[in-house]
Amino acid sequence: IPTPTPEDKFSFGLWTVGWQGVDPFGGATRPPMDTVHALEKLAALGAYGVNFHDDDVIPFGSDDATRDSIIARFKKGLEDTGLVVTTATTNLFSHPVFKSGGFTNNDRDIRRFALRKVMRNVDLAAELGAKTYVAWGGREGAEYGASQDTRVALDRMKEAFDLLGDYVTEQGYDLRFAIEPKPNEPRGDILLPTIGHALAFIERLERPELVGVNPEIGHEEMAGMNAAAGYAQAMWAGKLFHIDLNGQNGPKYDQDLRFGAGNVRGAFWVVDALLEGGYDGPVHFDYKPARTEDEDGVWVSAEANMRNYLILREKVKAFRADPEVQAALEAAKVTELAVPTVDAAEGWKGLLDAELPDPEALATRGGGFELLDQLALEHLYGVR
Ligand code: GLT
Ligand code: MN
Ligand code: MN
Ligand code: MN
Repeated sequence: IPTPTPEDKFSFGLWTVGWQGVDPFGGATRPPMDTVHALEKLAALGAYGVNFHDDDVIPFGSDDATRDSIIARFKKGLEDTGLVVTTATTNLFSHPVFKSGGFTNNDRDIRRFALRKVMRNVDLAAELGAKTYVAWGGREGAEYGASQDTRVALDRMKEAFDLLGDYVTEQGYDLRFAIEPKPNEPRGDILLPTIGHALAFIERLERPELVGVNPEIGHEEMAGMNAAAGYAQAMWAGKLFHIDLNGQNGPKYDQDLRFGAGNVRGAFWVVDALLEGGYDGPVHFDYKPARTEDEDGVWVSAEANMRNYLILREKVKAFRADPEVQAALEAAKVTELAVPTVDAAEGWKGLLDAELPDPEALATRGGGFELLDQLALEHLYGVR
């Protein structure tokens, strides 16, 4: 297995390796992790970049002097390790003030506070060279039908992204936003629950070119979606600005397993979708080291994300390069799908006049998909 190197562009959220293992039924199982220590460890493992919520680096409510000294130390950590800040984001979910959301809170004062909190961290993101600003609205949503009007909440969500679009444009920042969908947890129903909802929302914005998506494998699978197909549609729309890779076992609570654990087959197709689609952004992991682990287990799991990506990348490349696979793709007419259905010169009139084969005869043609999928599985199982 190749060793992870910065050329692979692997990145981690500071909140991932720094997760203390708090869950709804129990408190922390690990002590807080110093951010500079996390930088040093990640760099030693071959990572390229990091990203963070404002509160991951600067505790909520810090005064300006404290903030400045923390940022200075963090910057030095970045310089010393050579790690790049790929993206940044805002914590609009932990503090009780956000218990009913930030951008779409019914309470206008809270919405104004939330937007200011984002703008302040956008300044830091731009200063540190981040190119993407992630927006996960985990607290934007509801448990009850009457507690929020979804259409009006979407108006406020649009207002927030329009204002932030103005902000980065007028400040001259080279920064785009990436919305991260999630169907539920912590809210019963979260706004913009899937990639598709987010893509449709973005087209209603005043500056849609500044906003894309940051899909997380586990979140799509929680919604019963096929993550690879979602990533592919986001790339088709030119909107795959960033990715959150991890593992999940079907529709249940958000597991945030290390990438490659959970739905292994789904992970194979996600890597294939990214390679086939030409995704060239950071390969980012958003996972939680199991709360059973001590710090050693944290670093085992961090490295495992990168190893699993590299393993799957090799397997996907071998699958695509296999002459038997290429013949099977041809036989299954996967390549024929790239041929337009109607010739440009032909048009709908030509189609009406064309001699078409008998549908009963067409219906007898086999798909050839079983062979194709078995070849993929055999590559994944390591016997080819
Ligand atoms: C939080 C969430 C993740 C998001 C992070 C970005 S925060 O851990 O569960 O999926 O990507 O805000
Ligand atoms: Mn998750
Ligand atoms: Mn995520
Ligand atoms: Mn998460």
